[in-house]
Amino acid sequence: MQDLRASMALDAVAQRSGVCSTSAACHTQNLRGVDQWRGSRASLAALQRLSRSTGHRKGGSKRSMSCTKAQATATALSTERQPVRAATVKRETKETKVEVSINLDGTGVCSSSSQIPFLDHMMDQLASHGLFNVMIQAEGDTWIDDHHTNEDIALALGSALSQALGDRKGIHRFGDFTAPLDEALVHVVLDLSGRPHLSFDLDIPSGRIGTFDTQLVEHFFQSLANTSGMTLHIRQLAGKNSHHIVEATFKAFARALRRATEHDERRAGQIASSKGVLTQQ
Ligand SMILES: [Mn+2]
Repeated sequence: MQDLRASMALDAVAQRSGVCSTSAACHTQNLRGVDQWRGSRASLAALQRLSRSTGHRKGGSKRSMSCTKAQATATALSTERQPVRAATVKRETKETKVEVSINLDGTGVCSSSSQIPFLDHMMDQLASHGLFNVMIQAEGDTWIDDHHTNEDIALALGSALSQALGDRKGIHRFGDFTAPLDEALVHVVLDLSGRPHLSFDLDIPSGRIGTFDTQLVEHFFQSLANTSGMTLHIRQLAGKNSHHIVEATFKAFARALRRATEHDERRAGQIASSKGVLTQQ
């Protein structure tokens, strides 16, 4: 947990520091390749030192020895050198205190302590099937019910997703996936359009899964769509078991989001819109 939080912080520092995006990304790739999330606190300090000592800015032409060396090592480990696409969002109200991090170019690592066990299970699906790294830490008024905590996690996750996407240049933008889980089959279609919309058509037969109120599934996706700027359609094609239906939904959502957020090589960094803008207006 501590290592993952530090690694998420590393991603966020790389993004916020404005160090030359290539060096920050490749250095992070390098650390991941070598350490695989281990020794992250040392890695974070190393990245902070690197950004201070080189003073690189995006688009800058200077190259120090350390940056060049890091790039060369990273090139050997990975041919892909994209800017780090990660963000951390904190949200604090009288009802909840939530911190959410997402790295869109992760490896499927999840650490979710939401106080809602079934939601933690769903966040595992999001991370592992989307190949995102997801960290959620939440304290909420769950003595009332899970409503506020579920909602605020989704709002923060949507904001983090939007921040990590930045101007949304070069991504596929659209994604869809149909996921089975035994008898359940759920189709998810999404568009990172900048326009929040949810069409939700699940027929969940039971009111609860464990202690989780199944009405919160729709509310989660509505909140996420609102802050991420996503058009989201969820259709149930088959299913009888509530746990299967909801889990198939999160798996399909994860795979659809993975596709939509991934870079389209043929797009060559351009925005996938005839209007030229995908961010929320
Ligand atoms: Mn399950």
